[in-house]
Amino acid sequence: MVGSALVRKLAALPNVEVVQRTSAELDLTRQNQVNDFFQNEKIHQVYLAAARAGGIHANNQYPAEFIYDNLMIEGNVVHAAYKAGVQKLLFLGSSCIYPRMATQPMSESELLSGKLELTNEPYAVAKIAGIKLCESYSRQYGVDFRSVMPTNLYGENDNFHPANGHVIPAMLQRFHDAKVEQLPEVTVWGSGKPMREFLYVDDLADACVHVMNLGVDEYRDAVDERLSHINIGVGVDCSIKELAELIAKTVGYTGGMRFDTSKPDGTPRKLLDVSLIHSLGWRSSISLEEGLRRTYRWFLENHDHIRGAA
Ligand code: GFB
Repeated sequence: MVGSALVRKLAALPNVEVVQRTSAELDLTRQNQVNDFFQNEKIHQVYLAAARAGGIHANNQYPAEFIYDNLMIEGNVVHAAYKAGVQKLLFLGSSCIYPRMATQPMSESELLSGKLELTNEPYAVAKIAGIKLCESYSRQYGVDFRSVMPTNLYGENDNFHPANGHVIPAMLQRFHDAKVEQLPEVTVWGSGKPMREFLYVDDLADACVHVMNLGVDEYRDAVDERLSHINIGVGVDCSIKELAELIAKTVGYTGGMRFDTSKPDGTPRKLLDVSLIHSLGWRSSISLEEGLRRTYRWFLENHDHIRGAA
């Protein structure tokens, strides 16, 4: 989802040639393959969006894959890029790097200030390692490896797997099916009370290019002295219940909903403090209502061959 949004954004820019590989062509968890790729291609900038990612259930169910795959991808790409002489790299993390009970909204300085949310701790630890990789290579080798921490993302090409995806694609699919089958109610996981912030993926791609293109001094003056990371979000959140109501409206479903409290809520709230990225001249432009409309339209157009990764 993120990779294809970045390609859409970058391919539209003048004087940019996008070099991309599918995961079938290049397995980023394999060090030799990654080294060969960087040695054989002339790459100037790297957007490291590739990751093993998923919703609350997948994180809980496959902790080994979430920590191993992400550590391998980050370690292999950052090191091979450095060895091949790449000067600029942008690593994409996640807002789940912050402690479960972090002060809201969460500023960049909340990193490593407390205990992580248990449902995604392995993934979060891998993403924190990615930030530290970029900081360390920049400090020791003088390269310009930056990091951004996006809030929860959604949009076209999302993973619509009913169990393993994130809340928006899962609920769009479920409310759509309920409408088609004229079901009296839809099940929503958890209590409906957790608060989440959602960023449309094309907004994220725009922010990534913005951060990559900030001047060296502008970026270093903005982040802390360890050359750390920048939050990317919209600055407002809503409850899962409010989200479900909005999704029902987007889909045109008029039945009821039931909350399944046997399913985990996860972090109570994770709203990003986006004052730093605002001060650097970027803010999101696609509202949740508009983003949901676009995602649902895409879902309807691609219903037959939609991605539903296990
Ligand atoms: O999107 P989601 O899986 O991500 O869940 P997290 C968000 C909230 O929506 C949770 C509730 O409180 C879920 O219980 N929810 C309600 C649902 N219905 C559903 C549903 O049908 N499917 C899903 N998936 N959730 C992930 C992390 O956490 O967020 C990752 O596990 C990553 O590491 C990602 O950081 C951005 O925000 O809870």
